[in-house]
Amino acid sequence: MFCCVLFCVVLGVFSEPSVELGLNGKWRLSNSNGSVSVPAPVPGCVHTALMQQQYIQDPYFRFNDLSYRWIAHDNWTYMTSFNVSAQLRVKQKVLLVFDGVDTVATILFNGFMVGRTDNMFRRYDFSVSHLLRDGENVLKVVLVSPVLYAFKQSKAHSSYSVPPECPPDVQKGECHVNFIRKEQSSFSWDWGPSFPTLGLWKGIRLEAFDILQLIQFSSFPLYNHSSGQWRLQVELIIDADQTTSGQVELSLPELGSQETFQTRFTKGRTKYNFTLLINKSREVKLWWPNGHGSQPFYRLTIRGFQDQVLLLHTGSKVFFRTVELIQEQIGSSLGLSFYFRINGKPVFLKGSNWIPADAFQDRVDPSVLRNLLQSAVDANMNALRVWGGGVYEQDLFYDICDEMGLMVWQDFMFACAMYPTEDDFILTVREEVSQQVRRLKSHPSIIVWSGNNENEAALATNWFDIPASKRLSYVKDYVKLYVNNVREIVLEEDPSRPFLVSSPTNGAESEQEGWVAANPYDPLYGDVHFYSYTSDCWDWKTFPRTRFASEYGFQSWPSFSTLEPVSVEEDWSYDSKFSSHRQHHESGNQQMLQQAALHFQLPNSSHPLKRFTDTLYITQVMQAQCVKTQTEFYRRSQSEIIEGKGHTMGALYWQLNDIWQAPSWSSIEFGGKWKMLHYFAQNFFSSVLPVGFEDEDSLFVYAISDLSQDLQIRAVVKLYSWFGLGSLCTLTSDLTLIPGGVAAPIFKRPMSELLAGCGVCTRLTCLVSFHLEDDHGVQQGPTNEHFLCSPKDAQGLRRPNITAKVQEDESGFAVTLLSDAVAPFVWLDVGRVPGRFSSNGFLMVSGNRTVRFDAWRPSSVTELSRSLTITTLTDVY
Ligand code: BMA
Repeated sequence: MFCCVLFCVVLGVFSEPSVELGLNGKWRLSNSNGSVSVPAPVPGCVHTALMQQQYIQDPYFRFNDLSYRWIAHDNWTYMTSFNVSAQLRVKQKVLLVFDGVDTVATILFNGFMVGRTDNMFRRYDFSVSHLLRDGENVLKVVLVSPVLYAFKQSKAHSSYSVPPECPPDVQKGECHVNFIRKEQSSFSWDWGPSFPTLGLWKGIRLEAFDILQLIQFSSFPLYNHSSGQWRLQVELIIDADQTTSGQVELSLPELGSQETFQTRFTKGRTKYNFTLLINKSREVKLWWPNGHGSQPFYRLTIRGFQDQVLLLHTGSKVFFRTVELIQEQIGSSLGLSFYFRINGKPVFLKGSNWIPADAFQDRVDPSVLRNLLQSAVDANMNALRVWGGGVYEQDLFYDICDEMGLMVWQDFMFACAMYPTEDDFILTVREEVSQQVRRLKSHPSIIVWSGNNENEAALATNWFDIPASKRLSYVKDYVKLYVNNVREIVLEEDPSRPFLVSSPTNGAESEQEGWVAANPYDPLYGDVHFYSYTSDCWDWKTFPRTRFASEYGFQSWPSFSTLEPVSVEEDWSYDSKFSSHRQHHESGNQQMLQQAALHFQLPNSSHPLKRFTDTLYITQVMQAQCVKTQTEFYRRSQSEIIEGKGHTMGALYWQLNDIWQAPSWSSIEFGGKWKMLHYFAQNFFSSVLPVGFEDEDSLFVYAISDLSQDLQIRAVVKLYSWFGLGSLCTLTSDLTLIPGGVAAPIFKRPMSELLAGCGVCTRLTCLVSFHLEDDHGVQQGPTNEHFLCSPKDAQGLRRPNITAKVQEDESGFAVTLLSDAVAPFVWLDVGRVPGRFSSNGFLMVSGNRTVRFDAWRPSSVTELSRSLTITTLTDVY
C-alpha cells in the first residue's frame, strides 16, 4: 500500500492536492466457518489465493474443477487493515473506490456497513470520511457464494421461470447464472469449466479531496459530413464537494485546438459535456483498421481550474475515425445489406470471437493479452468480437486493439438465456451499461455495440420450449431489458457508433418485426451464427451465403504439450475419462472424428500414446480445413449477389482463444500456442487471396483483394500428382483488373478439360495448387490448394521421409525441411518451447521448404532440434 499525491500543480495560489491511498496488496481471506484463513492478493480471487498458498492444486489439473466446487459454494471474507495519514483524513470527502467486486458482497469499514455490491461489471464507491480513524482502520468485504445467491434469486422470482435453469449435464456447471451479474461462462460453458469465482478482481483505493474529483472521463470525435468538420465530445464525471464556479480547458495542441469553458460545478456527482471544434484547415490523420492504414492519435489535455488553481489535470489519446453500419437495399434484391464503413470505406471484417482468456481474470496479465492480440494481427485479422458471455475486457485490451487496428464488436454481457427484469436487476444493469459505455467509448477500436449473444435467436427459435401462450411475456422482458434499457442508455451515451440489439440479428428488419425477428438467422439480413457438425464441411454449398458471418466453427483438441501438464498417463487416450471430462459440448469428441473421417483416415496406431497424439493432430487438420473452406466461401461472396444472397462483409469464426486446456472451437490453445487453424487463418485472411472451388463441374479461382488500390492479376494453376514431387502442368489465366475491396472470378476450367489437359491426371491421382501473380510476375498473396478427392482416397499418397535441420541466424531460428514425397498437412511441433512458426500445417509439393521459428523465450538450436517433431497426414495411418 502506498500514499500518493494525485495532482498538485499550483498556478499562483496554493491548493491542497487530492490524495490517494492504494489498498491493493496482501489481504487476509477466510471462509465462512473460519476453517480456512490465508493471505490473499488484491486484485485477485479466492481460487488463485488458495492456489498460491498451496491450499489447493492447480484448479485446471485433471478433474479439479469438480473437486473444488466447494469453493464457490462457501462464503468468503476479505479483510485488510491500514493507517490513514493526517493529510488524507483532513480532506472534505473520502471515497472508498472498488474498480470491481466479484460479485455479491457487503462492505464493512471499521465495523460499519458502507454498502453492498451485486454486479461484477460495475465500479463502486462509498463515502467513508466520517468513518476514518486515527491508527488502524479495518476494511472487510464479505462475499456471498455466487452459486447460492443465483439459486436464491431464481427462487425469489416466483411468478415464472427464467430459463435455462441449469447448463447441460455435459458442462458440469452451476445453475441460474442469468440471475447474477457476473461472467456468464464462469458457471461453465460448452468450452469452459465451472469456476464461479469470488474476489476483489480489480483495484481498491481511498480517494480524498476537498473540492473536485474526476470520477470518469471520455472523449469521442464526431464528423459532420455536411460541414466537413470534426468536433471532439468530451465528458467529465465530477464529484464536487461544494457548488463552485471554475473553468475547464481542453486542448489538442497538435491540431491547434484549445478552448476554455466557464463551468459551474454543482455539489454531488454530475456529468459535464464539452465540445471542442477542430479547425477545418487542419488535416486530421485518421485511425484505420489493420490492413487499411495506420493508427495515428493525438494527445488531449484537460485541465480544471478554480480561481487559477489547478484542480483537475488529465489527458488521453484521441483517435479520429467514423463508423457506419450500412443496412440498405442492394439493387433490386430482397433483404438489406449489412456492412461497416470505416472513414467512408466499406471494410470486410476478418477475425474471430474473443472469450475470457482465463477462468481467473487476475491471471490475465499484459503479456497474455498482448500475445493473443498480436497473434490475431499476425493472422491478418482486423476484427474481434468480445462475446457476451464473458467480461467487458480490461482497459489494456482496448488500448492494444486501438494501437493494432483491431476493430471490436462489443457485446453486452448477456448470453444464451432469458433474463429477469425486476427493478433491482434493471437498476444494476443500467448502472453497468452507463459505466461500461463511458469507460469504453473513447476507443476507436470499438465499432459496434451489441445487446446480447443469441438471445433474440433463443426466443425466436424457442430454445427453452416456452409455451406459445407465455411467449409474449418473454418477448416483453426481452424488449424491456435490451431495447428500453440497454439500447436507450447506449443511444444517449454514445452517438459515435451503431448499436445492435443482439447477435445474430436481422438488424433493421428485427426492429421492424418488434425486435424479435421470425428468423434471426435470415441470410438476407444482419449477421448469422452458423454451425453444422454433421454435414461435410468441404462442401461450400452447405454454408449460408450470409451478409455477415459473426460466428461459425468446428472444434479441435489442443496439442499434447498443452494437455500434458494438466493430465497423467492414464488420461492420454481419446476415450479416457479425462478426454470426456474436458469435452463440454454434447457428442463433441465423436463429431470431430465423424467430420474428420469424411476425408481422412483416422489414426489407428497400436501404440496408445501415438494414437492419442495422432488423434489430436487429425482433429486440428479437420478443423483447419473446415474453417478455411467456410471462410474462403464468405470472402469470395463479398462482391456477389446470388438469388438475393451474398455481399458478405464479415467472417468472424468461433473462437480465437481458450479459457483452459480442453477441446474447443479455438484457433489458439490456452497458453498461446497456435493450432493449425491459426496458421491457416494467416493465409485465408491475407489481404490478397486466391480461392479455388468447384461448381457446375468446373474449377474456379477467385481473386480477393482487401487492398486500397487496383491489382492487375492472373491466376497460376498447377497440377501435381500424389505419386511424386514437382508440378505436372501449369495453366494461367489472363491478366484481370481486381479493384480494391473486390472478390472476382479470374479462372474457370471444366474439370474434365483440366484433368485431360494434364495427361495422366484423375481426381484420385492429382491435386491442384494455385497462386496469384501480378503483371511483373510477382506472386501476390499465399499459395493455396484444392484437393480433387479426399486425401483418404488419394492414389499415390505415401508416407514421406522428411528430414529437418534447425539453424540460427541473426534474426532467429530457421527450420529447413527436405521431403522425398508429396506431404499434406505437414505439422511442426516443438512441444513446450513457446513460440510460433512462420507457417505450419502446409502442403509440400516440392522437395524442400524453410520456415522460421519465433521463440517467445530464449531457446537454442539444440533445444529446438531435440523438441521438434514432424507429423504429416500419412503418419497417422
Ligand atoms: C455460440 C456461441 C457460444 C458457444 C458457441 C459454440 O452459440 O455464442 O455460446 O460457445 O456457439 O457452441
